[in-house]
Amino acid sequence: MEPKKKKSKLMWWSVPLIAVLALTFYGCPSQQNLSGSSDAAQKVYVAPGEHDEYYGMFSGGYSGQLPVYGLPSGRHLYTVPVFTQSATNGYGYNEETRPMLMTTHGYVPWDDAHHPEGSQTDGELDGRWVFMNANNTPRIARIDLTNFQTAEIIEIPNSAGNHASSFVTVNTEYVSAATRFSIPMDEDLENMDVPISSYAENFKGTISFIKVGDEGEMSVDFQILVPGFNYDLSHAGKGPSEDWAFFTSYNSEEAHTLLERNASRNDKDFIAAINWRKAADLVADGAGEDIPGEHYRNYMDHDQQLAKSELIETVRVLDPAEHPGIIYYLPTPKSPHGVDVDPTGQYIVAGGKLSSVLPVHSFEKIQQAIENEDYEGEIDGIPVLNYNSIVQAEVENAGIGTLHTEFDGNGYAYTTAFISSEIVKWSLETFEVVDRIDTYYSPGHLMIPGGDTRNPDGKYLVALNKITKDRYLPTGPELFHSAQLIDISGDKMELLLDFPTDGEPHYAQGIRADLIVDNQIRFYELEGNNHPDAVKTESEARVERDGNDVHVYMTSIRSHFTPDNIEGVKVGDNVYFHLTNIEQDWDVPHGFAVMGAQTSELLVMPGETRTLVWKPKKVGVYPFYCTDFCSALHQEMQGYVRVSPEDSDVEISYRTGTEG
Ligand code: K7E
Ligand code: CUA
Repeated sequence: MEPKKKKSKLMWWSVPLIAVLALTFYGCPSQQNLSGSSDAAQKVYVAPGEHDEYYGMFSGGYSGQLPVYGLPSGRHLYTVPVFTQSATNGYGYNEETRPMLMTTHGYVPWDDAHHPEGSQTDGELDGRWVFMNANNTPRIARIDLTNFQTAEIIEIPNSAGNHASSFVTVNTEYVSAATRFSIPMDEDLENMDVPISSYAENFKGTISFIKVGDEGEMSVDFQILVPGFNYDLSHAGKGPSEDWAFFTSYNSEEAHTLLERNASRNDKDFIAAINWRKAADLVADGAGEDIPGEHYRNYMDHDQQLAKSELIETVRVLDPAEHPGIIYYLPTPKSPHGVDVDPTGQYIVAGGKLSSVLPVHSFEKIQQAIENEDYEGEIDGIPVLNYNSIVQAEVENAGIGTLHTEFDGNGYAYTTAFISSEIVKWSLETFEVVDRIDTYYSPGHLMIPGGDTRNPDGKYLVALNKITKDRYLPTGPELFHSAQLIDISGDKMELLLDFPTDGEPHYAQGIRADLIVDNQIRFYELEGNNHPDAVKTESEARVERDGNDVHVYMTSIRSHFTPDNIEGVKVGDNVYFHLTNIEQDWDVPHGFAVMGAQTSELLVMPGETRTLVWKPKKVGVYPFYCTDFCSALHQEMQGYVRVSPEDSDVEISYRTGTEG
């Protein structure tokens, strides 16, 4: 029954007292179905053939992918494969893209993605790239928005649970990362084998700054060593605070078991305020120490159209005790989750998930307190600023279980409250709540297009709800999460649309469509394909034997393969099908599947070469066929491979279009 699910989620959230309080003061979220008005229908209606106004780039959460929705329609447009193999387009299955998923833990074909963040220029979205973090095996990916493909993935060393990631600085100089779980850190691997009970003395955290080059290429520029707390979320500053980045932490108790209780004792934890510009300048001048930190950088080589992996062995580390002025702690109630910076760069809002108020720090006051050395303590060489000196306001009555905040650019902030299941709108002038709207149910993040930049589009808000329950037709124990589109253009928020989302969207970025559409590649030139196994004309197509390896250099065009009859393959051979799609216009992929292959197929985009390895185990004649309905004669797009016994003397031969 529904109430049970609701209840178990609350217990999972594990603050029974607050939950009871929440239910006392707010009651259960209304169970009625609030249906949108016909006016609402008009506002989300995108007529057939028309395009949406925004791209919504949602993280897939446990799917590890980047599902893309149109807004306001909520239509699912595409899913970009990022940290997970994709059965829709072969990413991570074919030989060309497998290196993208290489890590120091081996080949990892599935991860957990949380925060997509668009690249920025001068504090505004520029539509070039989206970055997204892998949480489990710490990595950051860069997705190229000219072709919606993952262009690069870099691993983050000395990190565990890469959650406070991947948020960019105002000109995309850096992308942030931080360890969620502190871990033993020592230059000598043997010293990493320590009792868990030695947490307080041996466990450390790192906050990492990944440099982004002009072409988007990423490198781990430096890490800052921090006490063994859990680092949760991040956002860079802007305007006056643009040289700074802010990271929430919890578990300042440094508990290592039953954190739901043991990490909830302190009244306040901390936001780490980092002067990244100063740290970067120090590093550029040679500060810090290179320590072991093996990590992979995987990238798409555009010239050869195949992914490559490189292993990097060390990383530069800064110890804050030796470099005063790069990091300060801002006391913040209580186990904060999100941290968000308003469009002016003046206010830093923390999601106080166990706090009864929503604290707002002032950047100006932070600078004052630093100047006056107005400290209430120090932890491992990191000054702790005086809470009362830096807090601008505590927003009252902002809901219970507040998590994340975005901004509309018109002087208002919007905060999700998980436990009271609502979005609360409050003023950045009076710090008073001016409106609230129920969500169905229990929102985590929320998204306003550009809502974490200098220049938000304050028209729509999307609530990314964690619990779906009764919103759609039931589908067994697992329900897609429910996003809700809310009109925020007026004084009162108005619910417009529910739409189901794949995976668990944690964060999302809404990007104005025109920033992306105009840069789309629509013609994929064969000439630009310098894949070593590409064949660009049918006359170059061929089959070659090299010992037990057979290489088939094959082309596809509507509606045939060249060659399509192949003989001389033997049991025990490794057959490499290198298929080049010699079509160049977008939206004309071909597929290739051969019976008995260990994965389904290749899907080859126009102008591209992809490779499938096939190891036939039995004598016979095996059909292959195109898997993507490409033309009226798609069903005719097929061929045969004859597989002879291991000791056969049938020679390699191949043909297309000659009978007999
Ligand atoms: Cu779901 Cu940003 Cu990973 Cu909050 S996080 S809800
Ligand atoms: Cu090519 Cu179907």
